Amino acid sequence: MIVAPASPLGGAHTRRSRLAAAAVVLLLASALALMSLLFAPNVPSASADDVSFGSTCSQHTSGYNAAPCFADDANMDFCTAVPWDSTYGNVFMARMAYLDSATDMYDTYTATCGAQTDIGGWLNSSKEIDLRGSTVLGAALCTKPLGGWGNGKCDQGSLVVHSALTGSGAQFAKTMCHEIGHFTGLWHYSSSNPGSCMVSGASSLTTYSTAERALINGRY
Ligand SMILES: [Ca+2]
Ligand SMILES: [Ca+2]
Ligand SMILES: [Zn+2]
Repeated sequence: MIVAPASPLGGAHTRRSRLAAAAVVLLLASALALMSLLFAPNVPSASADDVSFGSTCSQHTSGYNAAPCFADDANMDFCTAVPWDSTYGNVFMARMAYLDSATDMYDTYTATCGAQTDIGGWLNSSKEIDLRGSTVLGAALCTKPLGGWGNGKCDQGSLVVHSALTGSGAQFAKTMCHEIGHFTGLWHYSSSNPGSCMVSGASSLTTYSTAERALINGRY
């Protein structure tokens, strides 16, 4: 148990020290606020326009695509192919709702995957890929192109996220945002761009940049 020291007597000298300490704290807080403004990740920069779609949407040897495809339309119908723990499912819902609210695309949740499905969610492994034992955080695979490979659009795909590596917190949310972004056709952003979940690897960013949202809105 820790016993708190007795409060000092409130003499004139102590009051001055407190005032000086308060001024230092205020100064530090202002400096920190200014720094966070300067280095805020989502402030668009002059070079923001080099974000891009990565839509080669070509067939991978394993039967899925090697790079992002465009979505078939503005509606993103999603489901979980196998039941997900609600801790994970709620994050899936939240990131799809974010796509809906932040862009011109919209989301539709269907409890059972079917012909209407655009994104079927899987934890750790799908029919196409097994992330267990790998260092891959997540994958967005088009498994059924719209009108065949080479047309650039995806009718249906699998979103696979490695829960053993990402957990269910910030890294999981970032990875969901990232893979959903690939289903819109977004590719990774270059280091010169403002922060977004489309960065690769460890991050807690769960939104798209202003330039990426403009790109999505221009398309859908
Ligand atoms: Ca669709
Ligand atoms: Ca579809
Ligand atoms: Zn990626």
